[in-house]
Amino acid sequence: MGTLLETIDSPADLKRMNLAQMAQLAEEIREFLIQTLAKTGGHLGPNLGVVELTLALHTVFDTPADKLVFDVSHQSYIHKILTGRRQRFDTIRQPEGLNGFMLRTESEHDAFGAGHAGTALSAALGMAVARDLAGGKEHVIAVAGDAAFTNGISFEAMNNIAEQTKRMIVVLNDNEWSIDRNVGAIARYFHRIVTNERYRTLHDSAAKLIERFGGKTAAVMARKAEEAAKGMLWPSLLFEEFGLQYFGPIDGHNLPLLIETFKFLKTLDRPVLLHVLTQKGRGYQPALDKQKKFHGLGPYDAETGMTEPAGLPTYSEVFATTLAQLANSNEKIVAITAAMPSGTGLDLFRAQHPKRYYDVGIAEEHAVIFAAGMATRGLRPVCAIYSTFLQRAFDPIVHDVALQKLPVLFCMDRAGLSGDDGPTHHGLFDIAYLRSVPDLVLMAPKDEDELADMMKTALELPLPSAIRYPRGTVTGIQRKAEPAAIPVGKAEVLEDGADVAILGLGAMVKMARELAQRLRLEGFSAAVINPRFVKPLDKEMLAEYAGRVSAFVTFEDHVKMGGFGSAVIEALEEMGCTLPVVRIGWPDRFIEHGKVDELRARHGLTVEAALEQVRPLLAHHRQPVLVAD
Ligand SMILES: Cc1ncc(C[n+]2csc(CCOP(=O)(O)OP(=O)(O)O)c2C)c(N)n1
Repeated sequence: MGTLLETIDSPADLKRMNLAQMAQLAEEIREFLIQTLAKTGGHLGPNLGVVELTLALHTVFDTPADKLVFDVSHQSYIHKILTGRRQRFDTIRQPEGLNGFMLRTESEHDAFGAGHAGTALSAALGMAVARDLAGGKEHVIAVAGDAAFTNGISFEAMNNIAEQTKRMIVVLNDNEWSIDRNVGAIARYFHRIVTNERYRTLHDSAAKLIERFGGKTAAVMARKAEEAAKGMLWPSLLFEEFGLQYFGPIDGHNLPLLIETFKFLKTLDRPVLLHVLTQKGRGYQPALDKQKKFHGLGPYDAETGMTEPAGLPTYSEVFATTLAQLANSNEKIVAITAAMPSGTGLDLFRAQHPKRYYDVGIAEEHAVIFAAGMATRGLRPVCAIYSTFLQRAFDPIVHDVALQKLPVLFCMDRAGLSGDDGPTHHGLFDIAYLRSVPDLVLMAPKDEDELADMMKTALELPLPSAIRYPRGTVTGIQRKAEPAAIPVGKAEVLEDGADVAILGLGAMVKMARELAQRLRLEGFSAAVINPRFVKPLDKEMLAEYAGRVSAFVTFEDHVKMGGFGSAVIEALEEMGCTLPVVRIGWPDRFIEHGKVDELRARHGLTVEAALEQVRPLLAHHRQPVLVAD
């Protein structure tokens, strides 16, 4: 006998089902998610938590006419399954397969693409206002997690909603978790609402009414009961003050209740917020036991939830343990994360220095200005933020940190291609946006030992600085017991040569060595240089090689435009050198998701591609033209 899930090719198929069938479908979807993601990896926990919520939304609303906007959209897998992508779902996050987030180019049901948090309310408001202007009838629904409300943009949107539209539904999907436990006053506020016994009793009877009778009348009665209840407890509920009528909290796994509530909310002519309580990882014990791990992970054993043990440590772990070590002898060091304690490794730092550790929530702009404030008082703040998320904080870096020459260190994890997560998560722009900031020192280590040395160096500088390092495991080299400072603005010559100078930034030094090896086999003499500093660039080294070689090659895990290779070209141009520079980096387009090696091959980030471009330049030895010294 076939499953109900097999009959779902569009939301219309769901709408034909009765409640009992939907309940069965919910179970089938859970099993399907657990089994499929065991092979592909992905955001299992968040999706297991929103099965009933998504079923209810698609039962009551009609996408693509109605607009469903998911915050981050890592929890949109069920939406994908219900909107014509069930059969391709096993390709999720795989090369050429479905993206792990909403993508406007993937389906007409994906109203808005995302990957970064805090955008759903603003985007949904934009859609609601566009609808109002056009005199449209469609519904606009934003679904945002509790952690999305630790982000300023969500509040900037709330500040506008009631003034700009009469009709918009915000669903607060509250599971009390960000990736780690949600933090701060807003998390405590939600928790207070959820755990208040008196409110809960009154609320439960209201909810039961809706469930029993269904429809508008019962819902209105329920609303009255709720109002009375709330009036007693919170005369000025936060959301009501923002002009959003607050409903809830309701059980986000009670499908009939969710359906009836959405039917009711649909009839209202005012912006509303529905507070829904869900359980991350629902229906899968390993995910309930290990909330953090199952937020998002690679392949696992579906039976046990076990994953392959990691061999070498990650760059994140080396960063965090080194910081903890440096903090032992420097009490001014403090560490800041924007909701990524495990992702950045900082939970390891927290274990050793709990009083000098700050999780500010999903609030990158605040994190940077907060750090700037600390630096004015003599502290040495270290902001550990993924390259892609630091994009959010560009202005604070310029205006609050660099302009005031405050010694904040930015440790940019996941710098370079992120792989499976795709364009929202690739860290391919940080050099371009940081290289232009005056006084900022920008580094990239070739291995984990150098990462530690760069951290030591940065924490002794009287200036802002940033270190970019990649996702994944380290090289495994022998490390020194103690990090040692390195000279600022000095590159490291790894292998000398006279025909071509190959500069491999950060971990890309591996490719530089491989290219040199290949060129040597062809009879050329190739120098391999570890630049260490993107800014200040080692101009002496460049001038020296400009006098010797016929060409430069640069390797970087970053877009070519505005990147490290561009910095080299600019520096050479300033010294009047017209030698060719072969730049190997990402092209001027958004890079899709996939396996790093495959994407590198597809987009020309290979030793082979470099070889083809540099070989013709070396055939005839050309003297550099130096017009200035
Ligand atoms: C700007 C930004 N910073 C950090 C992240 C990393 N991140 C992805 S999901 C997530 C937590 C989301 O929690 P919540 O919104 O409550 O949804 P849940 O996963 O609990 O359903 C974080 C911090 C991000 N996506 N965007």
